[in-house]
Amino acid sequence: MRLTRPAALLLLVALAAVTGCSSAVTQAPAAGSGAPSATRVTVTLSDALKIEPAQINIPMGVPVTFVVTNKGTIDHEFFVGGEKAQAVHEKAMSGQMAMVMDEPTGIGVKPGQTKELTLTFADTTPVFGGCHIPGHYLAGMKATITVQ
Ligand SMILES: [Cu+2]
Repeated sequence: MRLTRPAALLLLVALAAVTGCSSAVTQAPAAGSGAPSATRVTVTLSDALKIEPAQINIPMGVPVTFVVTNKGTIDHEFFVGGEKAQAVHEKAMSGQMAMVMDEPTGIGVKPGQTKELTLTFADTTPVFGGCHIPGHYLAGMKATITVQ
């Protein structure tokens, strides 16, 4: 299933400069959009409360599609944002029944499911991918995303 995140893209693309950046991650053609290319990154969520790889390097200014698979037996999520956004989301998730839902910068992933989240990073501000099912983030269910 392919999910697009127009709101997030609008927000993040605003300051984006198109670069000819190359990186270790693989390039794939963008599906149906006018974007020159899209970078796909495979991410795994597990019941060991790990997001792998724990360090993800991505290029700035081009759409990046995170292909996220939950290999565990319980719900997990992949929420992308900076330190502050992670803290806000952590609080939101702890204040209610841990409903895993999709939002502009995050996806809930059911056991055995693979979902995609496409975002464009406009600058090199450090960001993270985190799972905020109560207890998971604090246990280290987090990846560092370095925008280059
Ligand atoms: Cu989790």
